[in-house]
Amino acid sequence: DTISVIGLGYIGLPTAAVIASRRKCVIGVDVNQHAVDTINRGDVHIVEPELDIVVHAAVKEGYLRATTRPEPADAFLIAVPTPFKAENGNDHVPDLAYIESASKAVAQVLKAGDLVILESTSPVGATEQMAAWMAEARPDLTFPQTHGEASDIRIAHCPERVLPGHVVRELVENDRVIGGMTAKCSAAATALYQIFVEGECITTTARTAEMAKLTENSFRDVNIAFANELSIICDKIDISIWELIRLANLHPRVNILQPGPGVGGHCIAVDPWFIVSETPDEARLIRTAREVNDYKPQWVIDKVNEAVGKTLIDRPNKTASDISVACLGLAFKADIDDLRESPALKIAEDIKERHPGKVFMVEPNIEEGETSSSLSEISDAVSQADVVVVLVDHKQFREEQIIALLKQKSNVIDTRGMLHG
Ligand code: SAJ
Repeated sequence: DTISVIGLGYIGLPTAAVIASRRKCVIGVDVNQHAVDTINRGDVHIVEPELDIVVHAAVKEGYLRATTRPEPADAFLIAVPTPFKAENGNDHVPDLAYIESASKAVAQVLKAGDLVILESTSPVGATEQMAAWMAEARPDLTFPQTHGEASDIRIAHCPERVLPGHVVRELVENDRVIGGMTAKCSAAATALYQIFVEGECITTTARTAEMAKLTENSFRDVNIAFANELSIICDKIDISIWELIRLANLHPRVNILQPGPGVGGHCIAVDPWFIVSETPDEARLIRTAREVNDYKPQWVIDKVNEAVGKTLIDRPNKTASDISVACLGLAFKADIDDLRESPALKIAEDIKERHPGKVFMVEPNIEEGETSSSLSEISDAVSQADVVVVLVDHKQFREEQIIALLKQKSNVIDTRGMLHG
């Protein structure tokens, strides 16, 4: 059986490579020619632990190849982005354009009996919409029978739930929610996941599977918002948020997450809006959590400006252009190179644009451009800067030598609690 994976990004490529590592023939499809060429050389165009080894082996052994146009296969796994867009005065409407074009392209090569799985995080109803797009676009379909068991194509929604930084392990170990359009669709999708998933495969409807994924990420967003709101309250009343959370979490039924500079990435900062957009009057807590988390970067920027102001009070003969600021970390979380929707990047860029003095941009996981990345560059930036803002708790910043330098400084804004561990 041939399995095709449409979209070779952070989810599609690891999934394609892991299936290929089980000695299944996998055709990866992506519109990005550079990604396709890189993969066909056995290399990767994204940073994710262990991914390079798995992709290299799969391509070398001939189980994985990439192309820009869909080819016939027995199963298709669609893993394309689902961002949001502004429409009719609403800033956060799900944008299904990538699913639409992927499903129409797949429709051109579909044959009776094929399985199509939507893995992209999607608003409720997207899988039904995808089925309708495919039915419309299928050239071979004279009498479209796209619903119920009579349909000749099996369609399911099986949302991905892997954590960036641990994708290769979680792809295999996590349980999967499998939402078939019908019971036969769920059974066909389960058989596919059982090729590589060691966790449980639990079946439900497509709509429930869509909502389950949105719920998981909204749960995390609401809980991070609670921590972020507490951090702002504690700052105002001069209590250490890090000590407070540690103490509160000693309670057997309390488990507060960690505050930070805001919520980034392409999932948690996006998916809750899919619920809000569908049920705006009911989703009050979910919307507020998004707003609390989206406000946090501005709060950090204000703190940095305050710290710059404070250093000037101590040094009356200086102006703001004499004050240097170091921004530690640009990625959206620790130990990855992913800048998508990164609050750290947003904060650092705002400071760089508005602050008249020197700004050190430090990101050990990105080597190109103007960022400092080596250990000596990190320690130089920390030693020289008048104000340091820790935006990401990368392992390089947790090195003893860097922590010691940070502890000597009087103007450190520690958004990740690195100095209070
Ligand atoms: N964050 C905090 N405090 C915390 C935890 C996270 O500020 O205590 C921040 C991070 O710094 C980051 C953001 O939240 O900016 C999101 O990071 P994350 O590690 O919580 O999640 P993601 O976006 O990397 O991956 C999430 C995961 N979802 C859940 O844990 C419920 C993952 O399992 C999903 O597969 C992924 O979204 C996805 O693709 O939807």
